[in-house]
Amino acid sequence: MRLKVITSNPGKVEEYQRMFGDLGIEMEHARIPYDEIQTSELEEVVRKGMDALRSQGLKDFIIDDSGMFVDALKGFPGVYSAYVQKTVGNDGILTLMEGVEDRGAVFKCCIGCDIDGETIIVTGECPGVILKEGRGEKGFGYDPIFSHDGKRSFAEIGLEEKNSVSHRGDAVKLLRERLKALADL
Ligand code: ITT
Repeated sequence: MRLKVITSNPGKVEEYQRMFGDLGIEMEHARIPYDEIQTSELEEVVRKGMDALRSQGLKDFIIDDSGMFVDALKGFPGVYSAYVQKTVGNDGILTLMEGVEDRGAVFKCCIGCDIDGETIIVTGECPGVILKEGRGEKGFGYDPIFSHDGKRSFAEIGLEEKNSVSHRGDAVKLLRERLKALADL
């Protein structure tokens, strides 16, 4: 079985390859532009994205929309995470969080999978905190400033450990169950 991972972000493809390797599902990176609608729900972004890709004739693919939702910022940057990362970046979030005691945040990941004409949509979450400064060289995006255990950032832990606790890892566990049931893998 082969699925195209449609994303501009190679970091995501690497995570998917690791998490599906043992099921014999091959993940192939594809950069295919599609419109992402602006809404407060990750799942709606994914559903509409899948429709747009199918209308281009695409089959057997995965897309995901993720975001970091900071409690003290009332869920910001949330669905705006990509834009905020590209503009003010991690330093911008750290500046907004200066002097803020409540450091709670949650990473969410909604995956949409089109396979054999079926649609599977799952959402995973990973609660954690925003660190006081960025740390670590691994990973991508908000990894240096997010910690699931309050000690090490996602950019300090290895991919294996990140996948076992992350929002994408959580969503993938749910997707694996659904794919196993579907393909009797
Ligand atoms: P595509 O939409 O092309 O897949 P993207 O990087 O823009 O790529 P998202 O919209 O899903 O991906 O992600 C929103 C933002 O959240 C983006 O800036 C990512 O870097 C960041 N992000 C997503 N997953 C992350 C993770 O596991 N660790 C750190 N940052 C993450």
